[in-house]
Amino acid sequence: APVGVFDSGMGGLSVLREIRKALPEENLLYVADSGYAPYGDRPRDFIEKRASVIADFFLVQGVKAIVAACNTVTGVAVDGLRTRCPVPVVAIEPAIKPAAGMTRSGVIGVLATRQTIASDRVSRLIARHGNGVRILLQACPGLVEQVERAELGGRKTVSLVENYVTPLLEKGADTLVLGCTHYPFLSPMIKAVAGPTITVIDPAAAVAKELRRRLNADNIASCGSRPGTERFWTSGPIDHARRIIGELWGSCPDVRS
Ligand code: DGN
Repeated sequence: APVGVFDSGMGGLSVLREIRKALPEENLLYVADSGYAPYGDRPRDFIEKRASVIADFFLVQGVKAIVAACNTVTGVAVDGLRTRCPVPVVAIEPAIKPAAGMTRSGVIGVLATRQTIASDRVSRLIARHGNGVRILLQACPGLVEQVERAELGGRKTVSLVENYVTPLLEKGADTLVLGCTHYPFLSPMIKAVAGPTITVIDPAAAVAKELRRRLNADNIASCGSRPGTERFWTSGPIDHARRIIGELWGSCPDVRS
């Protein structure tokens, strides 16, 4: 049985990439909910609804696990998903705990969508792991849209990244958390703006490891010798999705709508 991975759009491909590395034999289904993206400024019940529609789609496809590759979804809808779904649900969340353990300056910056920044989940993460550390929350409107268009370079993207990252550095942050799955595609630029002394943390690999642990624990990991396949679905325009997934994923993808 395959594993279902979803995001509001293309960002979750950064998580899919790590899952592919960690679990080379699994068949992976990916839903880019681009017809309803971005989730960042949507009301809570809208995001909950989309998450449950996508989970139902995956269950019809017979998935053995679901990965919410979207911090915005985790922030508002993951508890509901876990109660409804009969399969393991693994969810990404901002890497505040590891960042708090790594900072030397005692200041960390979290880059995420407005919804994530305002979510109870992030407040809880801060209450739990933020002791003695100053945590600066930075909403980054516009960045998701740049990645959705695969505009990973270019003047507009640079200036957005500079606007969001520079104030964090000025306040002494030495560790930046990528709290939205779209941002790892901008990681080379974020690192260039931040400079070599700043640590940038992407939790995608940790999510892939957690998924592997769950599949092994439940004894449902694939153990064939064939490489797994990937299949993509989008709720947005299909030609656009083919082009962008081709650019971000890097091969000629099987995309359906
Ligand atoms: N990729 C989503 C996340 O990790 O929060 C953001 C998507 C959005 O739609 N704003």
